[in-house]
Amino acid sequence: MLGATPQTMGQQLGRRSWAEPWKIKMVEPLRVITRDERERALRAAGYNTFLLKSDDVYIDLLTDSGTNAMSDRQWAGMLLGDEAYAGSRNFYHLEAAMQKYYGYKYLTPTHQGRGAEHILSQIAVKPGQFVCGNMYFTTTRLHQELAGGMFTDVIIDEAHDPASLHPFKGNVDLRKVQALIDQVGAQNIAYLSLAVTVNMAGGQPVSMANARELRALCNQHGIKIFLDATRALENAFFIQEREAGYQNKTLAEILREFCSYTDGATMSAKKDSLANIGGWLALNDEELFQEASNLVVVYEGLHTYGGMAGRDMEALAIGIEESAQDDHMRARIGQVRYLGDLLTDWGIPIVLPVGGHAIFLDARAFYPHIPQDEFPAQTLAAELYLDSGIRAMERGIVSAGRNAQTGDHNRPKLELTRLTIPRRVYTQAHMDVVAEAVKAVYEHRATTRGLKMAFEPKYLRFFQARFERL
Ligand code: PLI
Repeated sequence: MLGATPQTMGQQLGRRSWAEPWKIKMVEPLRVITRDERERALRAAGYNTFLLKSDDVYIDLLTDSGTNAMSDRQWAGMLLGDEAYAGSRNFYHLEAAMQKYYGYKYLTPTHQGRGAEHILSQIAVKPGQFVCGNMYFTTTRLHQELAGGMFTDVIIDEAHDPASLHPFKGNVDLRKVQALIDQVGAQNIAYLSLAVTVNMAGGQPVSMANARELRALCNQHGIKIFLDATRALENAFFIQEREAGYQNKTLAEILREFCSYTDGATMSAKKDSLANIGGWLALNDEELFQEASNLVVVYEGLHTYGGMAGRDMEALAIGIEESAQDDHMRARIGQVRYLGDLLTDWGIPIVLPVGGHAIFLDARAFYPHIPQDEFPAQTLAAELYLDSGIRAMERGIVSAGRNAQTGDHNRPKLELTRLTIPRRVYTQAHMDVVAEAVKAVYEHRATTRGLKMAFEPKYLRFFQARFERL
């Protein structure tokens, strides 16, 4: 039994507003450097927020990955680390937590999400095969391509439109999957790569009905479905809120049902699971698991730690349980929405509806005078840092990289700057400050000019590329 009918603290008190189901016990001081210092820091970082020193950042909204605040229970768990090379007790705790909440049979820990993506791609993609997915994710697609796969986007068209109010904008378009099957044959499709929520679309959810229908279609053709479960609990929140029949189910129950439509999952435990590091690959097929478990010892570490310390596996096992609590998720998404509502009220263009982990500023609408080849979303992230020391992340043409066949820029319809909210870290007052900063940058938008790329690394260029002002 995965919990009773959800009743949040607010409901118990007969109130509608939410508050965090925790109080703060330890704080980390913040500092703001002067505008001159920010200008120097930004230039030294080649206008790439990934290359800033964290000490030069005031409010860090680069990512929600590994930046979460752990609970006192998680920190206590860190002291119970069993650092044995083989068979650490913390591995068994992690395995039990994954089996209870995600429901897969077999677990292989990895150092983080991309470690799991690497192993899965190596065992499940044959060179020349297609991998279809509901919008690409940077590291996921790269590992699929490095294994010889060709990525095909099968997300619904609404996902590419920042203004569409579709409640499940992350859904797979089953007609696109069917068309690919008709065109290339099911045997040439390695698997269906299902991400929930869809990061690059704005943290947009996938409905339970869509997952169920996808399972039926894939069963007809013998195609496996592998879930990117990185933010699957945030996805469960949207199902509970928006999908008929799920209002009285707990997030934990919704998650179990969702995962049951898939054959396995990769996980970056640095997001939903409230850990600072870690990941896993889970599978139901024993033979495939044996292959994964063998490959993990080549790339990650022994199959009972996969690159994680025992203490980190313990913190993660506890984090999985905490992340599945309805009160936690209500406050988590509530905070993201609070920021989204402020910006929407001020007429600032963002991706709607607000998704799970971030507010995505629509840089095309923000800077209509900056062509996509002059990197409007990268420019917006740089301007925001300059204005107020707030660090955001580009999620547009730079992140999309180059077409593996033609070498030209991929030009995504969505040109976004992401304000990513770490879990349990910032307060509502911080969100006010962020909104005010975005407003200030918006007010100066007409005089802002774009960037040109001065250095481009071969893989995942957004992490390390350098830019100059035009
Ligand atoms: O950063 P990793 O290697 O633990 O996980 C990679 C990864 C996989 N899937 C999804 C949906 C992600 O969002 C993801 C990492 N995302 C980062 C770092 C982010 O800032 O969104």
